[in-house]
Amino acid sequence: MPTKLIIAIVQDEDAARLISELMNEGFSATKLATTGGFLRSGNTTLLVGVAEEQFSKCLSIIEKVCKSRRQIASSPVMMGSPGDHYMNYPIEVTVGSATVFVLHVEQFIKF
Ligand code: 2BA
Repeated sequence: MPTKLIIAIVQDEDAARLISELMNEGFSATKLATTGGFLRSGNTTLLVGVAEEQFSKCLSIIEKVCKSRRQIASSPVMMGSPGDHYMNYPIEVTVGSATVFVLHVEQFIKF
């Protein structure tokens, strides 16, 4: 029974392989199409409920599959005062391999 919920925000490029590896190892996962607040571009959030003894294995798979990448993006920068126009300004950031939140699962119910 899952006792922890792993919420992993990963890059779209890594998502398919990550899901395959998790499925191959017997994990259950839900994929959400999400958007990063800073870059405003798509990323993928996986919800993975895991039993205590499977927790480290799941984290290792995420760590192994997901890669960090430098990304050029255009970030809207406000020109002038609020209400004025925005200009797109190119920026380079390193997007991490995975941002992971771990939550305690109070109850796990399937109807
Ligand atoms: P984004 O918000 O689109 O952020 C993409 C990358 O841009 C970040 O990579 C970071 O390198 C940079 N960045 C983010 N906010 C910034 C800021 N205020 N100033 C300068 N650079 C900034 P990561 O940190 O690896 O994050 C990748 C994605 O993970 C994020 O996409 C966001 O969707 C999620 N994320 C990261 N930290 C989070 C948090 N504390 N809460 C919720 N989601 C988070």
